[in-house]
Amino acid sequence: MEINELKEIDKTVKGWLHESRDNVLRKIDTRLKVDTKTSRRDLVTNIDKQNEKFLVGKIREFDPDAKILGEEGFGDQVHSTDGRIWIIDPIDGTMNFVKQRNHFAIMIALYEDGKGVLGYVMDVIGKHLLSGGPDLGVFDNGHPLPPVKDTSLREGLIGLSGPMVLHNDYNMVDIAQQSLGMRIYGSAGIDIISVLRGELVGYISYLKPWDFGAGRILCETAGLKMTTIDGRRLDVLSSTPVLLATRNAHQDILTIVSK
Ligand code: 2AM
Ligand code: CA
Ligand code: CA
Ligand code: CA
Repeated sequence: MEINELKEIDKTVKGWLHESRDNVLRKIDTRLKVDTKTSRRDLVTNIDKQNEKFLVGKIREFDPDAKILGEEGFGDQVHSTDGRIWIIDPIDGTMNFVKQRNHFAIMIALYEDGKGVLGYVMDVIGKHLLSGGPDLGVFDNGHPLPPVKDTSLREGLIGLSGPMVLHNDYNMVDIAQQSLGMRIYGSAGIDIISVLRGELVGYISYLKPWDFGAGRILCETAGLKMTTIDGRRLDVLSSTPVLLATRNAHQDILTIVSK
């Protein structure tokens, strides 16, 4: 895609995000309709659904030929990475949204023939929008993101998934012990923003395409590594344990995982 076309798309997507943030904020103090999905910890609210419908509507109008992969199912069934695919997580961190009305994100990604083009991760309450892609670079609220320091695991805080720590999956306890401390934020989007901003040295969680699709584009552009927990290439249509970290910490963590 040409740079001017990318900038045009970028401006359009930011417009959708600002509108969708305003829609969410307008309803944030209303009584939510909360449903469970696979377990009592896996929630969806009327706001998740409304926001996905809103974003799907905008994308359909703007890019009618593209496919849309959305967590709550208002998009398409997507089986191949051919062509343009928009990936949406309308509210990432739904449990935080329900219990805290804070620490949640809205995420949008655009892929073309399997290659990441543009990614957006917005911390709605913390007011950070991380945006960009390989041809534009990465921006934090419109300002170029400062280079991310290549910190080792020993020198940084690591973001982890609660369930993975509780079950000590992949030697998660050793990973936490080698770091300066672990943080469990409960939103992939918030963790990804924190790694991009240098507040965490990495993040490990079992993730689905809408949890990592946008962040992966931003993180790879920023020189971070995002792979499966055993260091293999991520397939954007598959769910897997994901390891995101600085290059140094990524190597440190792979060593512990394979012990
Ligand atoms: P979600 O809120 O959009 O579902 C911590 O829960 C992180 O893992 C969140 O980013 C959450 O995204 C994601 N996640 C993925 N699958 C989940 C599940 N089955 N239950 C709870 N969270 C899940
Ligand atoms: Ca969910
Ligand atoms: Ca999510
Ligand atoms: Ca979600």
